[in-house]
Amino acid sequence: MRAVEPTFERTADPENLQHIASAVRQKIVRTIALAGLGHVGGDLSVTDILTALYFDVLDIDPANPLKPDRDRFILSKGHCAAAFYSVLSLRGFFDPAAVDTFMKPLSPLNGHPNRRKIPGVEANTGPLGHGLPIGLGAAIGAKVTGQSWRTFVVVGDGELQEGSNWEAAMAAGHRGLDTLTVIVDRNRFQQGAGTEATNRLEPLADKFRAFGWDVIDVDGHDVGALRDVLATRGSGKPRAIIAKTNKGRGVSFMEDLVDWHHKVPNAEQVELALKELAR
Ligand SMILES: Cc1ncc(C[n+]2csc(CCOP(=O)(O)OP(=O)(O)O)c2C)c(N)n1
Repeated sequence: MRAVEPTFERTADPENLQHIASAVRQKIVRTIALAGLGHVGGDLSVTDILTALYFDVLDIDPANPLKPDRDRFILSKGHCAAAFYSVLSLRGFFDPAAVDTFMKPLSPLNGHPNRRKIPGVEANTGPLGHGLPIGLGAAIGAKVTGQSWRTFVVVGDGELQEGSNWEAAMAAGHRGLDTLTVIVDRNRFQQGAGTEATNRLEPLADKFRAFGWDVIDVDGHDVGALRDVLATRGSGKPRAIIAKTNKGRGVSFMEDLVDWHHKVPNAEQVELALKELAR
């Protein structure tokens, strides 16, 4: 029988957060190897962002996932469901062992998150470009009803090539939605190629500023720095956090190689990856 997997409590200590992120990364690699499918590169790039949010910043209660005044979180890059499920389960939203069923027939843990099936998921995502418009609606909802909970949306950088993001960005700037934060997982790669070779995003910070946003650059693998910028909010403007990350972060033979967007490690590669991630 498999040993009970430990879950982790909320913590503000960057060293503890780093330890949790390492556990999340190991779980991602195991999950994808077991499923034989997944998006390991983008999962590993977004891990520290999700860890800082779920294990420190977000006002959420795993025992009461729909508490009315909870912060809202939307993983717009829904193809990185393995990272999301790993984090939600290790935070206590459901049994971490259930993640072993990822993408198996009849499992609720589909390749993209489904709010009707998974506690803690606020929005169904997968078709890129919809998370920020949904987050915009949530933030408008908070404003018109006078509530102070925050909305956080993680988008991929390749995903920002979808025009719906910029319609949402324009409306959020216009309305001064300072409870809305978007975090861009700026790993510089999308499917098949680099973002700048496909459809240039830079100067990305200037683009958000031009739409009336407050913009902060951060090392997207420094969990302590991430928690610090995520914990604060601006005044009168929505905030964009551009988190500089590496696709495949933490596994030497995956880092910054676009092949690992959607490739599955073999048994030997899994062993090596787990060894590197446990350091
Ligand atoms: C509308 C839409 N078009 C295409 C896809 C297929 N697709 C899945 S992931 C991906 C690349 C996304 O790149 P990025 O947002 O940079 O994600 P990351 O590199 O962080 O995984 C594409 C094109 C999709 N999911 N939705």
